[in-house]
Amino acid sequence: MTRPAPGPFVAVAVAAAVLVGCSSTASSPGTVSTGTRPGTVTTMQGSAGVTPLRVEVVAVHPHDTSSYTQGLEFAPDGTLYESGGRYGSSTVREVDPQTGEVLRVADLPAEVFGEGLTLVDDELVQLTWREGRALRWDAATFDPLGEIAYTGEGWGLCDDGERLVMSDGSAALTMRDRDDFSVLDTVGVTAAGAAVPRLNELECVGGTVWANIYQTDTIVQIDPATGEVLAQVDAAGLLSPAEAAEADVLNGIAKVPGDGDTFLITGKNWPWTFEVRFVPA
Ligand SMILES: [Ca+2]
Repeated sequence: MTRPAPGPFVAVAVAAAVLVGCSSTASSPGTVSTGTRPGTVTTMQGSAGVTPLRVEVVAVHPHDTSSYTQGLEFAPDGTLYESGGRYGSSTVREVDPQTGEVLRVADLPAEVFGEGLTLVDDELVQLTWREGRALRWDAATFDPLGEIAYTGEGWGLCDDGERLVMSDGSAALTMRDRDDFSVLDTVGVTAAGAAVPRLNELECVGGTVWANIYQTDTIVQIDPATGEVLAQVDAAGLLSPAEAAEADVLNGIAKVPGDGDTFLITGKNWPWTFEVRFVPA
């Protein structure tokens, strides 16, 4: 992956970030954006035992602004998959991580709202928001392979190699069987004892789970065994104010495969994906 220097807009945008509290009335991924800038989760700032991190931008790549990003994940070979939401325009797609070009795309039925996406062996599993349907796709051909029914809302999904980890907009993570999607366990996520709600897009990495917090610029790292937040990333300011005004919230995190320590992050209808490293704040 080439790594051009990040654009000058990154530094400019940092100063323009606006903090908003946790009392936002919106609570679902389908809620229309209020137009305010997302902010950090103020209740977690300074929490004992939570390592504060920030993003160091390594590279910036184009992103299809028509994609209401709900899931983002690399295959081990570097193939990038993305799930897009909204009724009538939800998709599953393969994207060139360098150019943002959509290489393959399959449209979802108009009555479902695409959500989190993960690769389980050779197939993609894609959640839907309120439809209770996990859609299965052949990762090589994008042929539909059927569905699995589940109860409750679907937000984020990742595969730790042994179990699937799923979020539903609450402060809980649900562990599911990789084969039949049955519930194996549920863990409440807390930061210094306080519940951390609105867990959204997920990424399973090295025995931990990274999670976007809906309607914020915060990403947390969770110990799935205990639910404890280990680290909190402030990812505010990646977009310029003008770009942010045209885009929706930060959502989408994918570990770049290989031995490196970088992640690709983006947002709903964002013009860019950012390859970043999480470093001490
Ligand atoms: Ca992900």
